[in-house]
Amino acid sequence: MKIDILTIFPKVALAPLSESIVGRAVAEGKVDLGVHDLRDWAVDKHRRVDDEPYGGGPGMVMKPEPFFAAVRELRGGGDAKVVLMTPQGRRFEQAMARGYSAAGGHLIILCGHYEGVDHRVVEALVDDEVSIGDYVLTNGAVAAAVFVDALVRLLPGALGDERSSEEESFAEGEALIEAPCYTRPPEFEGMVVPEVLLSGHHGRIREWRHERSVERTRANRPDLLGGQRG
Ligand code: 6GU
Repeated sequence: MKIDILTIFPKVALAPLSESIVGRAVAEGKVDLGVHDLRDWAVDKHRRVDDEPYGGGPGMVMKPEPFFAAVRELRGGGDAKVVLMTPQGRRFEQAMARGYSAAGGHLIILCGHYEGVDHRVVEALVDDEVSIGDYVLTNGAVAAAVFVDALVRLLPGALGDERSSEEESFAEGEALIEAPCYTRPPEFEGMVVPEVLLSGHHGRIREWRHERSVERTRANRPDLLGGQRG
C-alpha cells in the first residue's frame, strides 16, 4: 500500500506515524508513506496556499492550485484514491478502516486547514471526504495521522499477533467493546485481579469477559446496543 499525505504541517502528520507499531510497519516497507508540504506546490513566490473567502465571512480558504498540482504530480499517471480530511466528511469508523486497508493501492490524503478548502478541489479531485468524529480540530494533519494509523495497523503483519485486531473492540462482527484487562502483580495497593483470570479455566474466563463486555458497553456505549449514546 502507498500513502501520500499533503499538508502545510508535515511534521504534525509524520511524528505520530514514526513511532511504535506504525513506525515499524513503515520502516519494514509494509506501507510506502510520503508526507509532503503543500507549499512546495504553491504558485507564487510567497508560497501562499490560502486566501480570503468569496462572499465574505471569517477565516481563510485554501487555494485550489497547489492541491491540483500536487495531486497530479503524486498520482504520476497511475491510479490513486484521493481522501480529504474535513469535519464535513463521512464519519470515520473501523469498518471504513478495514475497507481502505484491504483495498490497498495508492491513497492521497489532503489535509484541510483554516476555514476550509476551495470546493473545486472537492468536486474535481476528491473521492471521499472523511471526518474522524463530531468535534473540530485546528489541524487536518492530526486527523490524517489518526486515519493512517487505523489503516496501517490492519495491514497483514503490522501487528505482532493478528488476533489483536480480530478480537478487539469494533472488530468485524463484534458488537461489544472489550472487557477490562489486567497484568502482574495480582494485588496492587489492595486492589486484586479478578480471581477467574488467574484460574486457568478458559470457559469461565470467556464467560466472564463476555459479561464484562456487555456491562461496559451498556455503561459507556449504549448506542452500540441500539440505545442512545450517554
Ligand atoms: Cl478530518 N479535520 C478537522 N480539522 N477537524 C476534524 C476532523 C478533520 N475530523 C473531526 N474533526
